[in-house]
Formats: sequence, structure tokens, C-alpha cells
Amino acid sequence: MNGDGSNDSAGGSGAAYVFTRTGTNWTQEAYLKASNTEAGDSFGWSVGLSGDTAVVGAWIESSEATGVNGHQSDNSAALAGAAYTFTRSGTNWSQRAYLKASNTETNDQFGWSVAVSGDTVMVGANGEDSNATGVNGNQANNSATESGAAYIFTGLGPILPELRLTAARNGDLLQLTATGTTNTQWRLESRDAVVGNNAWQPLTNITIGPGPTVIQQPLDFTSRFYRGVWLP
Ligand SMILES: [Ca+2]
Ligand SMILES: [Ca+2]
Ligand SMILES: [Ca+2]
Repeated sequence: MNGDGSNDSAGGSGAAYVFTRTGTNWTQEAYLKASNTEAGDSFGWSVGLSGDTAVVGAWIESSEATGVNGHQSDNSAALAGAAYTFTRSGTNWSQRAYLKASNTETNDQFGWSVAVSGDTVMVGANGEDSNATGVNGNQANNSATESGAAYIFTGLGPILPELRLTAARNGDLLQLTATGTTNTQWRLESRDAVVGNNAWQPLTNITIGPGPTVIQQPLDFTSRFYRGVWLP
């Protein structure tokens, strides 16, 4: 991310750019490149953006890898195609996944089109050749030349920051210690362990880090559960 944009040594490798708007002013937030940039891959031919997740297609990319985060340096399947997802934390973008078809083959052109909504990504491969119909048919077939296929991936959104809560008694107080990803906002909630009275109730909003954050609560003698809800 945010590499040397003046470098011209990989002709046709491609790039994608993220712009954000404040009022009527647009500014560039990120310059995105593939994790396995090579000349001619056409990264950026297709793009999609939803919230903090971006997807970029590179239909001329040529590895024979399949699935998520496979072997990127292979070049044995010309024009098989690939797609890449990126996620944003604050204003920082990083690559989350390298996507390939489940049945990668030469000339399938996976990544010709891409779309994303939430953490679900869809990738089109207009050169794929199976005669399957509907959903999850026979992927190994190659009898319907250039019939095309589309693939749906889930779970590719931002990785949620982690929070750990530990509880200890401190005199007449219950002391909760929260540790986890720094500079993230959480709301603490509690609920009674008693069945029938178990709705989560907000306790307080906290910012975690740097270092552990300690929250003291009056100690009552009913059993309570506590949890943190991330406030993005
Ligand atoms: Ca390559
Ligand atoms: Ca084909
Ligand atoms: Ca095929």
C-alpha cells in the first residue's frame, strides 16, 4: 500500500486508488497494488468498495492457485485471473486476501468483474468453460467454452479488534481489566446470569490502550456476565 507511484517498471500491472470526501473536497486516501504485482496483470480492471472493504480484480493474473491466499508467485495459468481484497482501519488500508477461483484454469479471466457488499465479495470469470448450471455445479467440466462463472466469498471484511476482560474482587468493588487492540472504542455491557432477566445492559464506553484499562463496579452478589461491544 502507498508504494512508489512514479515507478513505471511493470507495464500494465495496474493500480487502484481510494478517494474520500469531506464536504465537497475529495482527497486520495490510498494507492493500492497487488501483493504479487507483475507486468500485464491488469490489476484495477474492476473495483468494488463497501464500507471499509475494497475488492480489485486482475483478470490477466496468471497463477494456478485456487481459493483464498494461495501460491501467488506461480505463472503457469495465463489469464486465469485473480482478485484482491483490502480493508481499512482508520485511514490505513492493507491487503486482506488474494482470491482465486475454486477451479482455476488458463484463460478463465477471473476478476474481469467484482462486487462487494459488507464482507461478501463476488467475482466474475467470463472465460470459464464449464457446462454446469445453477449453484455449485460440476466445476471440472470444460465443454461450454467461455460460458463464464461467478464466485462468492464471505468473511472478507475488516478483522475486528480483540478485547479481553478479566474480573477480580477489590474490596467492595468488582474490578474489570480490559486489554486488547490499542486505541479502539468499546461499550461495556453486563447482564444477569439469572435466566429470564438476561438482556444486555450498557455499562460504560471505554477507550482501550495503550496498556490495560481498569473499570470498577459496585460488587453485587448476583452473578453477572460482562462483554465488550466494539464501536467502529
Ligand atoms: Ca503473476
Ligand atoms: Ca475459457
Ligand atoms: Ca475450467
